[in-house]
Amino acid sequence: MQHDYRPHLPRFLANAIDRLAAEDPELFGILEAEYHRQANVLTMVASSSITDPSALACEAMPTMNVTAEGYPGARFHAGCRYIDQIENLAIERAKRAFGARFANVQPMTATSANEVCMFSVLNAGETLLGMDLDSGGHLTHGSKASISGQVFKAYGYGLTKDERIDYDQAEALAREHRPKLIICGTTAYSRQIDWARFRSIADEVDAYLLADITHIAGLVVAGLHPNPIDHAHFTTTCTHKQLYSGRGGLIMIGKDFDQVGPDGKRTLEQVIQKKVFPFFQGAPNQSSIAAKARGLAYVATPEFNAVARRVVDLSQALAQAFMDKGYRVITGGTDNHIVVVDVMSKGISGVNAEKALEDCGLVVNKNRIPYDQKPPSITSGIRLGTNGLAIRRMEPADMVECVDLIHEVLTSIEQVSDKTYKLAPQLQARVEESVRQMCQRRPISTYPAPVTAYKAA
Ligand code: DSN
Repeated sequence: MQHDYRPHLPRFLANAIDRLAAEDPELFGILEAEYHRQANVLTMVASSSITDPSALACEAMPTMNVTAEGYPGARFHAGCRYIDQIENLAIERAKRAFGARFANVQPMTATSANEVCMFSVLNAGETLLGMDLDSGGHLTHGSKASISGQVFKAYGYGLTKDERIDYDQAEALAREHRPKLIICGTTAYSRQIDWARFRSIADEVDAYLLADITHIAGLVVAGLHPNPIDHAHFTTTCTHKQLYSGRGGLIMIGKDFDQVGPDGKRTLEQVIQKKVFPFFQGAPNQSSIAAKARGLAYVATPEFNAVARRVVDLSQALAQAFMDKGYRVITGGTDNHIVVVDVMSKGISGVNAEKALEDCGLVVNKNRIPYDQKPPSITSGIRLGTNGLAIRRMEPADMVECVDLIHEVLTSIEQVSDKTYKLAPQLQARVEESVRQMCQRRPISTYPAPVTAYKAA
């Protein structure tokens, strides 16, 4: 009889968890507490999500042990036979999900993915144009607090009076400052983005266009937001928000993948490959790449379309419920998963609202609103998102209950200063219990169907 001496992977992982619990109860206790926290609170931080356990499992795989600088078929280390297969799978799945011609799955974060793109087409001191952080852009789109605003000369466009992206201002700034790179994409903007308009602005001034779809990547895959892949020269995203996948970043290129880049020699695809490795990173995290592969297969299934639809339905119901209670919702609604609410108009600072709500199991984050008079550490608004609620299979009617609870907390806060407040312990305990019951009624679920519909191209 032939014996199979291969170690049994599921047993290997189960044994690892058992040992962690037994040998390091201090650490395991904290990890377990975090697991229970997530189960018993409503996470509505728009940049958060709930990754499927099968993708989380990939993050814990022994693939972590392999040092694999370079790319599949061209590594600087031996022992990469299966690592190459995993990375190729992730690349193919990313290309397939977004209709891309090129994908690099190695960036550890979306921030580094953006930096790779910037350094691919800009030299230090050259000009970029991105969306102001205060208007809903991202730190890496030219904020002085980040490398993007310190190494490059950055200009920012903002919003119109009705709180929509001011494309005319972006165009005027592009004509005036002739940036070599224009960045579009947002973190706290609840409306659709006109990629074609941005590309025409970029073409007019001979700039490259980077679309950062970190917040809306799942809606893009599901066809609920236009896809920038063939409008932008580069499309970046993280993989752990709306792709319900491993934690990390992704860079993709559509029809421009073989366009010659700024040095007149290498194509854009070749430029990005070299800038990810060796310019920015050494060996990638192959376990995260496996987790990305798992999530990218899931979002390409028909079942995911229903999740994405639910994300938007819940968000629109949430916005409506706030407006029904008299809150000012920025832009008067939402097209995506994000709802930004002005709480200062109710006399509460964003940071007090965030902390008091978290005390009650309602996890949102403070956020500046357009033309905010308060600094980022205080803010006049809160930002909510529905990625995590959709995975709990909540219904629009549940959003009314959520807003009832949020309203109960916000109207009970006694604001002592912009950064301090009082909240009656009885009320806190009552709301926390209501949230816990909601969480039990709508437990965190797994991917809605096994990922069997996916077939590699
Ligand atoms: N960009 C930050 C946010 O949107 O919250 C982190 O991903």
